[in-house]
Amino acid sequence: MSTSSAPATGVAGADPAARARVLTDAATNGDRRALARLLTAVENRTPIAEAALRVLYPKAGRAHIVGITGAPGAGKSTLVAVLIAEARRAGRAVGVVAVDPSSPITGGALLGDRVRMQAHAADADVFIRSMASRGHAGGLAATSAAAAAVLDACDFDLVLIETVGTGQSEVEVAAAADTTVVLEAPEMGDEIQAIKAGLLEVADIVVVNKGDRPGAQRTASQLRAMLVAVARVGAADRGHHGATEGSVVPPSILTTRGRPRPKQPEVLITTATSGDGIPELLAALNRHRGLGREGPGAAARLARAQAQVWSILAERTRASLAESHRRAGTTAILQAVADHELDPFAAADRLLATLRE
Ligand SMILES: Nc1nc2c(ncn2[C@@H]2O[C@H](COP(=O)(O)OP(=O)(O)O)[C@@H](O)[C@H]2O)c(=O)[nH]1
Ligand SMILES: [Mg+2]
Repeated sequence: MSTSSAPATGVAGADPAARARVLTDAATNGDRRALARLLTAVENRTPIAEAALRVLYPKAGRAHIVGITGAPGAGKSTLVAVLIAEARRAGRAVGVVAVDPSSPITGGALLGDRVRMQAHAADADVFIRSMASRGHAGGLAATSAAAAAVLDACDFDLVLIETVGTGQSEVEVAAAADTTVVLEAPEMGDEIQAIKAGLLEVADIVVVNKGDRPGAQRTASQLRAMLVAVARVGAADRGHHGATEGSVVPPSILTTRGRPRPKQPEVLITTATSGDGIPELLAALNRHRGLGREGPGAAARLARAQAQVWSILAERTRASLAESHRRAGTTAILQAVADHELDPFAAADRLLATLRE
């Protein structure tokens, strides 16, 4: 573990690149406080984070990055805790990023997660970090990917990203992960059937958790049937799936990524509370990782790179637009549209041109 007087913590005032260098040197040498600071910088998207990533990104690329998504209460955090234990038995260092979409006021779920994961608190080869998603999906792919890259560069060889599946966020997180696990629980109600289709779209492995509950087998069969339907729709309607609408992730992430899949996602049953099915899940993760290294994996990696860069680009373009709105001249252009002296398309073109200046 780190010492509290590490030089990493005492360089106030230095420029971002210099501060980043001190932090990355310390973090890659096992200083967990420096690692925590880097992840805070990533979460807050500070200049230090960007400078650090410039150093760390070339060192990353070895970890298996696994996204775990599903409805609240499906058992994601419980599953993550037992997966950590199983991976530790295999001698792997595990990093966890829990993307928490809740506001600080409703942080109860997060507290529960902390309690569940406390078993690993003293283990230096386990690092767990919660991150707020700041109420918007934009940039989530880039932030999650950056956090995973930092852990990857610091020699964590399994990185788990837990996120609540609410629609857009899991598509973004899938863009950061090598393998996406979608977690379901038996009998969670018909109202979630609609989201399921969107969730299944990004699944590499589907897990029915709470295998101790009645209906687990039936849910697994239903999901297998749904996966057949999703694959059929995907093949017939490539690039026009509803899940991409309004997305900051380019459509190709959903079309290129794993489709046509080498085979349908596996459906497994686990009981996170007892550990039943966890070795099988870890084996399935390893199998999928093996698949990813062959031909189709290269296309998937390229699609993910595109999604991450696109995510940053979309966010920066929005910020530039907002900035240009504040500038003098914008109001005049808008007024011209209001007065029908300029059409809205020409106005948008002019504003776009100011972005390039
Ligand atoms: N019966 C049963 N309960 C489970 C299982 N896994 C998780 N739970 C419970 O389901 C609740 C929600 O779990 P949690 O991991 O917080 O779900 P998350 O919101 O998806 O992270 C908790 O009370 C867990 O103890 C399981 O396999 N079987
Ligand atoms: Mg949770």
